[in-house]
Amino acid sequence: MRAVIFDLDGVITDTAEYHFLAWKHIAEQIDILFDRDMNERLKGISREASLERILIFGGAEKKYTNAEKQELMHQKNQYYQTLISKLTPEDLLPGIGRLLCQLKNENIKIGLASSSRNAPEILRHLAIIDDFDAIVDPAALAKGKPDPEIFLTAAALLDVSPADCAAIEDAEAGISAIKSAGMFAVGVGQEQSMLGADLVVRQTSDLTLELLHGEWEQHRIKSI
Ligand code: B16
Ligand code: MG
Repeated sequence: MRAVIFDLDGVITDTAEYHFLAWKHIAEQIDILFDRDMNERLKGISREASLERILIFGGAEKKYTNAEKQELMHQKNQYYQTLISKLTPEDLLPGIGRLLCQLKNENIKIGLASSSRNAPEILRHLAIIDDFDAIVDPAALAKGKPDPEIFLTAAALLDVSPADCAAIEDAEAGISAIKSAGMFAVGVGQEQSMLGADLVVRQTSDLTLELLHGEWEQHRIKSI
C-alpha cells in the first residue's frame, strides 16, 4: 500500500447535513418536498446530477431552462458555503486526524477524490489541507462517480499505480468507482450498502493504519 485516497463528505467530515439544508432551502422555493431519505440518495453525486434527481423526484424535470437550473445550483451553493464557513478542526470525523498522522509517519501518500468543488475550502477550515499530496479537481473530470476517473486521476497525480492504492468511501457510487479503478476499497457505513468493498468499518474511528495494513495483506495473499 503506497497511497490512501480519501472521499471527503462522510469520510473526513460530515457535510451531508449541510448539503441537506441547502437543497431543502432550494426545493422549498420550487415547491418540491425534500427529506433526509432523498438526501441519502445524493451522497457522492455531483451538484448537477443532484439537482436533476431532485427535479425528477418532484416531477419538474422539464420545467426549468438550463439558465434557471444554473441559477438554482448557484443559490444552493451560496447557502451551502455560508454553512461550511463555520467548520473548524473540531468537525473532523473521529479517527481521521490520527489516521492522517499515521500515514504521514509511514510516508504513505495521501490523496483526495471528492466530487465537491468546495473540497479545498473545507480542508482549509479543517486545517488539514497541507496533509494532502494531491487533490483532484472534480470540475476537470468528464465523468462523476461511479466512473473510476476521479480515483484514477488521484493515483496519477500521486504517481502511484492504482493497484498500490487503497481508497475510502461512504457512498455506493464511490465504492463502485474504487473497484472499477482496480484499488482496494474501504467502505464506511452499513455492510449492506457497501457492496463490493474489500473492507467495511461501521465508523471512521475504526480506521487505523494497522487495520488497513492487515486487511491489505490478507487481500493480497488471497489474490495470488
Ligand atoms: P459541491 P464527496 C459530494 O462529496 C457530496 O457527497 C455530494 O452530496 C455533493 O453533491 C457533491 O460532493 C458535490 O458537492 O456541490 O460542493 O460541489 O462525498 O464526493 O466528498
Ligand atoms: Mg462521500
